[in-house]
Amino acid sequence: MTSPVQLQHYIDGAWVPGTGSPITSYNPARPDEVVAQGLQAGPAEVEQAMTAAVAAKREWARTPAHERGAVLLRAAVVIEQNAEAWGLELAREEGKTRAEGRGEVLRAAQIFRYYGNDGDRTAGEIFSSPRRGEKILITRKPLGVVGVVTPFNFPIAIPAWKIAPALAYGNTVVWKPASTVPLLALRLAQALEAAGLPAGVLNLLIGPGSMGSSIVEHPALDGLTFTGSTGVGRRLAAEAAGRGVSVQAEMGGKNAAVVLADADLELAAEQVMLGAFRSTGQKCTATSRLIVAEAIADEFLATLAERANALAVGDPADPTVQMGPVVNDGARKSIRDGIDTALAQGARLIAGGQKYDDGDLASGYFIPPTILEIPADRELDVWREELFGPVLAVRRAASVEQAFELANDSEFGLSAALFTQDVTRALDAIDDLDVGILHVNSESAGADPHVPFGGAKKSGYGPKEQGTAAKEFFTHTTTVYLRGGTAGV
Ligand code: UN1
Repeated sequence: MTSPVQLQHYIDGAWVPGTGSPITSYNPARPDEVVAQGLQAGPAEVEQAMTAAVAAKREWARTPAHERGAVLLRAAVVIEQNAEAWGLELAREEGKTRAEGRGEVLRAAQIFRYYGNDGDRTAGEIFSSPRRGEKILITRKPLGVVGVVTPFNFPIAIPAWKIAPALAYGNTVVWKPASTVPLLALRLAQALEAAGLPAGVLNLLIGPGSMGSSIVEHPALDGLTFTGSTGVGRRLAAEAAGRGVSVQAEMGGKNAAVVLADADLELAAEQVMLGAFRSTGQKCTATSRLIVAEAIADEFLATLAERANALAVGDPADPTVQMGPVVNDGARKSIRDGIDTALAQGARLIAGGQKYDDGDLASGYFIPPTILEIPADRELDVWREELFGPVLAVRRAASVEQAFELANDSEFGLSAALFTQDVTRALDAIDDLDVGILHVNSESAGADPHVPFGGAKKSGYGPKEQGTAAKEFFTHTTTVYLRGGTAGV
């Protein structure tokens, strides 16, 4: 057993112990094992972090984008060099498999590399003027001090998505990661420190949920980027908007995979399994609903059940494990309740559902990969509510139209997956599915850094993330009417 890592906060270029209450993170596969511990940040640290971010903002904004990018590129190298060790720590603290942990750390490095190279491509525009001797310039400038609030499920990749563009485009950051997974936050701040990031440009505060509001309420805040639950996101977005602060919030999903009768069923089964159960279903882009064409439904569900029952569930420390635990006891309880409610409301159990109350898995926060079919004439909560776990709710569709209608039958609209070999159907889906991200013949999760990421309907609020969208959010424009300084020209 590795000894616990001592948690600290990174403020104005220095590591400091907090003045708040104690915090401990545990291994969800073996909850008696402490991964990291320390003291949370308190109001004094919030104030210090904001003051440092304000003090650093002019100089960082003036630093040539090329130099800012060079820091990010050096950070990418440090992150990559630590992929193995940090990936293992990630798996130990969050519960995803070792391969996924390592993959996520490498993904963070890729994101830092992308934005490290993108900063000095930040182009403005020059317009002609209706007046002689004048040009009109539109130039992009950083927002200023940005608050970054990130969730537990991607402890380094989601922070990278937000922090890398914030820094590349010249902002300073005050960052509050989820308190359940503080260790990878510490690692990311260490990578940026090692890369030579100037003091005050990134400030990391490990603290309770209420700290998000303390950051948003601070008068010096210029922007807020949030990913997490719908409830918290809506509250923080409202608080930020009420203060005139630019806000970007990525929230819930209830993402559908639609499998049409002409699909390659082998491919569809493989991809639906990945979408539903990778990261133990704890992704906002996870597949939590399946809509399957009536004609192939029995065959497809039998294949899925077989695959789900064969999935190796266990401690991510074991490299052969394919699905780890959920993040904590609260998550396990609410997902179990969700499954019990679905069964009580008349769902048909296709796979999983058992409680792991005895045996090897009893001591960790394990949930089996679970598939539940909803009878045609029933309304079930599991169809609408995001459980954020390895639970897939299934409905059958009699026609393509009905399949698309069912896919849109959600207040959320983050991502969807469509399985078909018919290009006409795929083209229809682009127009008809109300989602921010559509995967045709691949799983509903997954995102590349150079293209926009974000949802339709209630999944997101404000500008999207990544690619050109990130530049839109993390900068504002100044329009300059520029004339020469000579009279009479
Ligand atoms: C992915 O689909 O690989 O919170 C990333 C989340 C998303 C990230 C999804 N913001 O799960």
